[in-house]
Amino acid sequence: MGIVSPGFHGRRRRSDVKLPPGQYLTEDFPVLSAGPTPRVGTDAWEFVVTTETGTRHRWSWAEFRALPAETPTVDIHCVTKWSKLATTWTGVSLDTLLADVETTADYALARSYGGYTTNLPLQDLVDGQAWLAYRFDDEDLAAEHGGPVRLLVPHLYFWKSAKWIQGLDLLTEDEPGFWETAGYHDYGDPWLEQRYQGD
Ligand SMILES: Nc1nc2c(c(=O)[nH]1)N[C@H]1C(S)=C(S)[C@@H](COP(=O)(O)O)O[C@H]1N2
Ligand SMILES: [Mo]
Repeated sequence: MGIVSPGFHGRRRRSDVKLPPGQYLTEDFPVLSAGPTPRVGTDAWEFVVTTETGTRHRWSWAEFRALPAETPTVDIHCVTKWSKLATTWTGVSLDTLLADVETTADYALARSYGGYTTNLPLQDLVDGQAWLAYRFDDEDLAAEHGGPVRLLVPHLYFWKSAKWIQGLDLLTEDEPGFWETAGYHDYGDPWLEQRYQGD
């Protein structure tokens, strides 16, 4: 009779299970932008949350930077199949920004300077899952990576992490954004490989 340790199912290494299906690891930080890089000065920068009733909540750069910041270390996964593990950012949690926003909306449309949009369920932006990030790797966020401020929602494919974020529209009905209108998945869970509509 052999001895079998409970729970032992072979030599699957930890490094194999940290990557979603179909992804490969990169040490670089590729730049993926659908258009030119908007240059947004912090003097003119603002972040605006507009609720389903039309109420606007606005933060200037100074007001935004006065909010408590967090320094999450997260894995990011691009739909073009690169993943980057343990990236460190500094930013303000959406929990902080949405704390005083009264809404019954279920959806959000992120809007960027330059016109990019992407949609997410509002519940994917709260409970410690999303930030407005302004530093990467202890440096101010470079313009090509979305500086001065980008959305960071690491549990979804990286196209949901809108660079040069300007605002969020809170909506009672889902409204597809730029890539979602072009055939990409509405939700985009990398662990379920939700790359395109129908996946
Ligand atoms: N405003 C804006 N945000 C964007 C994009 C874009 O083209 N414009 N591209 C998305 C895609 S497809 C990816 S993979 C990531 C790329 O971020 P990076 O250029 O910092 O790697 O940004 C996302 N956010
Ligand atoms: Mo992407």
